Amino acid sequence: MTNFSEWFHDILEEAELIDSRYPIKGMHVWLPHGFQLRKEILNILKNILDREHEEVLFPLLIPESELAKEGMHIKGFEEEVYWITHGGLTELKQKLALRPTSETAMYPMFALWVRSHNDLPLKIYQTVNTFRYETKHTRPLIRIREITTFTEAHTVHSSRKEAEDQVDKAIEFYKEYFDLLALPYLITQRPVWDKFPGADYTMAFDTIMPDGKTLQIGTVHNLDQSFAQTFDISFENPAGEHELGYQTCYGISDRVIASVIGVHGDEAGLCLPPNVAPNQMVIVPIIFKKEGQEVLEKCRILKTSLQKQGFRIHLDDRDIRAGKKYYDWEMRGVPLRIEIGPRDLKNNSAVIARRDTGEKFKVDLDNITEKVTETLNSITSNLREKAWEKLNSSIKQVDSVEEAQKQIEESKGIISFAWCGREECGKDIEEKVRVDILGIQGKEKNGNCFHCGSNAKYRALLSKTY
Ligand code: A5A
Ligand code: MG
Ligand code: ZN
Repeated sequence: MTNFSEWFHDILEEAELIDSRYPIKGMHVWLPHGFQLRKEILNILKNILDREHEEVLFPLLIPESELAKEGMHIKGFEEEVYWITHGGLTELKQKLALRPTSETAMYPMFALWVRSHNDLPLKIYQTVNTFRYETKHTRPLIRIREITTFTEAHTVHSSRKEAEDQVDKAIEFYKEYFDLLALPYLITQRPVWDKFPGADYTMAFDTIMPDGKTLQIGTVHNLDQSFAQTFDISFENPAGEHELGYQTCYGISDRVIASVIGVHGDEAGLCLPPNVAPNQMVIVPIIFKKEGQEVLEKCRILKTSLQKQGFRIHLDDRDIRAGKKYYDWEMRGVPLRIEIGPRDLKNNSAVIARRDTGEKFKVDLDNITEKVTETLNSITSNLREKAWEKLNSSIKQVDSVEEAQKQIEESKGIISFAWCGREECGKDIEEKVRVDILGIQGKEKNGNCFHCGSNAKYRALLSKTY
């Protein structure tokens, strides 16, 4: 992929995922194929969240008075908020914000719901559209002004320890999620100057795109008691005293869909992990005039049988060349193609082709279920392995800012360095290398900060980001 940005725009259109001609910058239309992919990707997350959260749905609009209550929060978002000022011709007494995220929509209600320690923990989530007037260059799915697949979880706990444990749990949920999507990730604690507005600390997941730039695909925030204080979310503890709740929130967006497309795709187009492919396989009948009906009949029987077993499968019986069909389904990323022709009828066999490796092999129709199951699993692990390999091989450990500059210019990718952790030093590094510090990956016991030379405390990462 020589030009990822171009490839990405082209494939969104060619594979009929979205239509970006909608006449508002940063807002797009989900087309049927894209919507299906979105639905599958979202369902996996919802299944994970449903295990210990309850799904809710809050209003889109937030009164200015609530949005502005938490000082750090509003400061972080004020430049990105869309406002409603009128209802018809009437100017509203109070402006209403289109949610950029839902803390200030939810927490006044949490204050009403949370009374005693028996009401805790509270764990909810919702999947909604959120609006952010992004000023950086917008890009479909990656930086949008209407985020359509914002899945945000919010929790309240009765102790700081429990909230911290919830952050760890959320990280585990997201790891499980990204593993199922075969996406590789780096987990870091964001620098203090880059944490979520109002949070105590922010943990973030980043993946790497084919152009070597990293993309934040999920965040987990420990809010501690700051929002609880602002919105008066308090509970009576077993000793009968009133105490403020401890909160966390975490969210993902359309960027996960962008990553599935970008990380696994290749020159031939999409290459979708079987877990989320709208069609996991396509049957292409190889028809010559004489035996056409028989072949088609065999294909229909096979389709029904595999469908009954829970596979998402399509039979392409269009009256066009098989080669054109191959091209179409490869471009749309269908993991497996099953070909059946006259000779297969006689042998009770089929030919299977893998989208990820291009490999083709013959299978006996009597054990095709086992074969496709096995092959789909093998595709998932192959995609996962290849993607992790790419991520890991793009991390370079460097010992000086100069070396970091050189690396970033030459190969993009990710820089790993020893850091003192001081804000002043960190901002200086960002200025010199002209890329962002992703965050802290872990503790560093020995050595010196690669920039200022004082004692290193952390192993940290730098990269060009989206
Ligand atoms: N309430 C918390 C969870 C929150 O809003 N966190 S967040 O601001 O970090 O956003 C959650 C996720 O949405 C981020 O991890 C990021 O991947 C994604 N995101 C943020 N702005 C986006 C945008 N303009 N377009 C697409 N995704 C975006
Ligand atoms: Mg605090
Ligand atoms: Zn330093």
